[in-house]
Amino acid sequence: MYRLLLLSATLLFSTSLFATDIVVKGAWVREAPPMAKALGGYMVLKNLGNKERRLVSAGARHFDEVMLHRTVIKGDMARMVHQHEVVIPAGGRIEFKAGDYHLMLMRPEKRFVAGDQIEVTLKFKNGEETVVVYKVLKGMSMGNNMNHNHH
Ligand SMILES: [Cu+2]
Repeated sequence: MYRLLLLSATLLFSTSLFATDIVVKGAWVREAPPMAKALGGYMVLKNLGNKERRLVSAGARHFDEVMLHRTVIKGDMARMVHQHEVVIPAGGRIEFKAGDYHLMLMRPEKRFVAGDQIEVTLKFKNGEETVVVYKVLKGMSMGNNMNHNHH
């Protein structure tokens, strides 16, 4: 018993030593039709630290590349703009969602369907990298149906 307690105390300690200030919640990728050239990835990034963080790139196995995009609506036109970085303010959060920021997972080698998981490495300007597991889900139809097939 004593040994077990000691072990968990050590684990807690080492976890906090290396803990990142960035927390990623609700990571998912929208299932797309078989020939889709790109998949959209969504999540909430929270910055628990007292310094802003900049997400500068991402990558995933089975995809040519993963881009940072933001959908910008001008009049009736929605278009996706490549982002060189996404700033997460100190103590703030940024939501990646349909019609806003999203990950664009380009040219999948195979089809991913609901229930699959995709590991994406998020890279920050300070050199930090975190690997996040995205669950593939069927897209919910939300009036605003941004589809990415035109990439
Ligand atoms: Cu996009």
